[in-house]
Amino acid sequence: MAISPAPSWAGLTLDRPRVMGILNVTPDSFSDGGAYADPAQAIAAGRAMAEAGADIIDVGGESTRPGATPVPPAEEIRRILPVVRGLAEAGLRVSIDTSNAATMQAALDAGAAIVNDVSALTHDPAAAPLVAAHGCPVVLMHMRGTPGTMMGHAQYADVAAEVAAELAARMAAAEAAGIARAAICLDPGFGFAKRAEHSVALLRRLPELAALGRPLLVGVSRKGFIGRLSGEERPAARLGGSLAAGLFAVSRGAAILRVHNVSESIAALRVWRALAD
Ligand code: HH2
Repeated sequence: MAISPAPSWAGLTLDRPRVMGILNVTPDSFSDGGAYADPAQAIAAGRAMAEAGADIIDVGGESTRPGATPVPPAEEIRRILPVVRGLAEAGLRVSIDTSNAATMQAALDAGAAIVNDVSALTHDPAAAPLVAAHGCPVVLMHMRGTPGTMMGHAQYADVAAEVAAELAARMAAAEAAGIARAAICLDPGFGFAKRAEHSVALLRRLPELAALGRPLLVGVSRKGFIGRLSGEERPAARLGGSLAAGLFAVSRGAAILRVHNVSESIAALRVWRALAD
């Protein structure tokens, strides 16, 4: 019997959990805002993440924390462009964390390989045609409303069923716009229009989202519900809880973890895999 090849996405075989390192070049991100104001510092941090084993470096120039003020695309591009270019020139696989088509275009032109859109290509009508024309891999994340309004939309009768249905609709819209199914990765959007109990239910029921047939990206690192469950108010001190939730997600079918602490996450995954195998 022929052995079917391991599924892959964005040039990565998904025969083992993959890691996306978070590189926010913002003054106001919820846990690491202002850490990398200087492009040279940001590039060095991205390279260090890759050396520690990150498969993707996710560069973001706009905070999406609850209530964050939107940033004009020109300012977002000013922040991310030298960093995306520097990392891409170093041969790293870069994703651009944005909902603005102009920023996607600038980043792709500078060598980014992946678009990561927390609005699942709904924020900017030019985004889906752009991704379709480029043919790049894309992360479609679940959210309701905008970062400014999302917490008012955190009402669900059955959060896993509703998130699965809404992600399926976003995937169908992307395909209708000409984006290949194979280019799509799905993300439940932890903390985006989700209260702590919704994030917990979604993690437990991750296999229902995996049943949509696309790789799942999970971003639980330092999120508010980790603080709630662990009793740790300081986002940067939520590493232990983030590792526990990340490993739980992988055990329930997550393919890629989006993390702030790359080397610790890789060590945790290595140990978990050795034990699970
Ligand atoms: N979370 C954040 C930003 N982008 N993208 C995906 N696909 N999934 C996520 O869970 C996700 C995301 C928020 O976290 P962070 O980047 O650390 O903070 P901020 O938005 O304040 O910059």
